[in-house]
Amino acid sequence: MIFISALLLAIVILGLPTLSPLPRVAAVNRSITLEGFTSAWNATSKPNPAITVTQGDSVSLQLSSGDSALHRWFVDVDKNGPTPDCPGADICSSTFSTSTVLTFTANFAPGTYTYYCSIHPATMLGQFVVNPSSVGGTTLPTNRPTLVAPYLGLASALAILVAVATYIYRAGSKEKKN
Ligand SMILES: [Cu+2]
Repeated sequence: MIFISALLLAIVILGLPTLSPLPRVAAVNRSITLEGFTSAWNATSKPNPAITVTQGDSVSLQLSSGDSALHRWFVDVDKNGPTPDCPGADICSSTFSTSTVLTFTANFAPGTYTYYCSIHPATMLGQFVVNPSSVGGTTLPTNRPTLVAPYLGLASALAILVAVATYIYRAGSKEKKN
């Protein structure tokens, strides 16, 4: 019994410092509005508006045509230029002369991409930046000990309970003998 108690105590001592909460990534729903004009998105000029998201974000793109011309938004995920790979590696809206909504998850590698209108790629293009998901500016640890740590903490709490119960049981046995 003493051996088991000592073992449990050792587990508790080793486990306690790891009782820290696991950092979590906040996946965000991003709503972005773009109005198409043959001259540029949102009637800007070069550069067109830059879009910045975080990897894992759910992006809802509200697209409309400001000049009644036909447009089609796509982001060049495979970085092969203004040729739309739809369906394929690129993420593309349907063609629209009024409006459409495109929803997708930005689950591709962090980096700087270009988005275009496939019909007017020379003027309707801008940066699409995917930032790595992070908490407090540091990239999330994905190594095993860090992920297992909270469970060790839970095991420690359980071990304390068992140790206390053992102590009470032993104290009770001694009283019976006396
Ligand atoms: Cu266009």
